[in-house]
Amino acid sequence: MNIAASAAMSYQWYNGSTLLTGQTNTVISWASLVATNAGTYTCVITNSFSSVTSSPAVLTVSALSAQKASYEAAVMAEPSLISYYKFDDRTCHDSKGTNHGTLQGTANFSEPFGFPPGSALDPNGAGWGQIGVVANFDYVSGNGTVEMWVRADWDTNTIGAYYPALLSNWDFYVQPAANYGFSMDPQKAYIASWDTQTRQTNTLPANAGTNWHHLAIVFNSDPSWTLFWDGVNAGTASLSTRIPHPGGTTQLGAPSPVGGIINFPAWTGKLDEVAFYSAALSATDIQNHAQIMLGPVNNPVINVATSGNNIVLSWADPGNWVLESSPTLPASSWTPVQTNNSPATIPISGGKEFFRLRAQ
Ligand SMILES: [Ca+2]
Repeated sequence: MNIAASAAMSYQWYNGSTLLTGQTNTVISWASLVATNAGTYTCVITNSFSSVTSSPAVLTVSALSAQKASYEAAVMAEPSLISYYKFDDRTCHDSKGTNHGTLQGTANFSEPFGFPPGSALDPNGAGWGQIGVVANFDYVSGNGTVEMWVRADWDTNTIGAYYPALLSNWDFYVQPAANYGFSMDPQKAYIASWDTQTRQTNTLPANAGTNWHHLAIVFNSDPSWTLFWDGVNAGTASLSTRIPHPGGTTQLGAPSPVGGIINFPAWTGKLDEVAFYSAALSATDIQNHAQIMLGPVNNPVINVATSGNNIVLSWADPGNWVLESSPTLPASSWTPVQTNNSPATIPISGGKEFFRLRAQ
């Protein structure tokens, strides 16, 4: 971007209302662009008598915008999508259905996950997004998925003993109040569920830090829930026999009800791109969604060894992958060899065989 130059003037560039230190030339440029460079730029031009502000120039970081568009398209293409909250227009508008929500308490909107322009829900430790009573979100007896991007901003040294709440479906005034509540432990080591009877946990593969992560919670009808973290299956935990509680209010990042039997504070960080589905998304779908923004993550490596007249294939994280084989490449079809178990012992034969691991 540049403006016409003339003598005896000084220049100061701004992104929105933020003064850009050192950007005092007629031209503003970047060695490389990142998402936070996006914004509306103006230059205040000053001479000894007065100052004038240039017409605004909007910079979008198009590669990231394209990623965001791909992500949105992938979500919207899921046949079981019920509701999708992007928060990009600084509302809790439902982009898919009509289950629009509202801000409550001190919640606000703030910087989005990785792809401005736009914004994220910021429950701010005390507020939340109130979606209200949506029967399809009760997930009382069937399958479903809730997917979102999360950022845990708190300091693990000062958060105290409480579990910041991600997502809940409960009634403030009737006990037992909850169909379900999900939170993260204070040390950011696991995600916990609460179903009025027990707390169950699935351990995060790594400390959540203060970065954005992709989170999917899959409800299984047995009943249990499976955690996917950054596109990878992080475990399944049981739920107690559900107490059907139609009329539960769905809340994003909300504190527990005052006087309730549990005491979650609101989410202390940000939530973005929250999607509710009526079906359990497959591991492949979830991985594909996450990888649109994260790139390939945690893909396993097949280790090959020999043992007598066998080859032995092994890989990490065996619970998440199906070993498949094909005699040709590219394969016309893949044949399952082994599920949920590593290593696999394969007799050596005369021909070629190709192997892959498929996320399940
Ligand atoms: Ca957003």
